[in-house]
Amino acid sequence: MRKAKFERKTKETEILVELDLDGTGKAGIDTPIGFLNHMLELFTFFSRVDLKLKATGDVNVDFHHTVEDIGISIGEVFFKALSDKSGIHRFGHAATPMDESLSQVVVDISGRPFLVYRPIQLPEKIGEMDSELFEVFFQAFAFRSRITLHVNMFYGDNGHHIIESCFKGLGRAMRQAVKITEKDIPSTKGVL
Ligand SMILES: [Mn+2]
Repeated sequence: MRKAKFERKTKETEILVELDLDGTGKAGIDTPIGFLNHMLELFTFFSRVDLKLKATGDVNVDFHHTVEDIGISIGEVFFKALSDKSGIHRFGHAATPMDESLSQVVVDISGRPFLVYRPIQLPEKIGEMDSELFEVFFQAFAFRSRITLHVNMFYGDNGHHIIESCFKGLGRAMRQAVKITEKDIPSTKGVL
């Protein structure tokens, strides 16, 4: 069973997340940040995992702690559910348009945390979120899931569309990467 739960409580945030890698794309996302809920629902739908997330945080300060800790928690629950990574496809990539916008997301479930983030000019805020928080999310997710993640934005005029294409792309790339397609651990080292 490729399932996991992760709970994180600090003085800043309280997060509970549950993941089933062999799900159908069912999302139960509940955070105080509307735009992030929208993005995580898209991510879940296109990754075809089942993801339940309940998060509260000190959003009266700003959204930074909550966004970062959600990234940490989703990363950790993927790491736990992937276990020894036996049989996974390991790599995934997706170029995803949304109307006038295009981005590319590439992942390697490598055990080596890394983020390459190449944004284009974004509006200062998308929904109520500061645009700088998307990098914070991707960084936290990549480092805690121990994956190599590349997010390349190519072009687009509408900030909502650009970021939406990235989250759909992350879902599509992770869908390929977590899928069982191999008979062993896909590394010449024998360990991921
Ligand atoms: Mn949308």
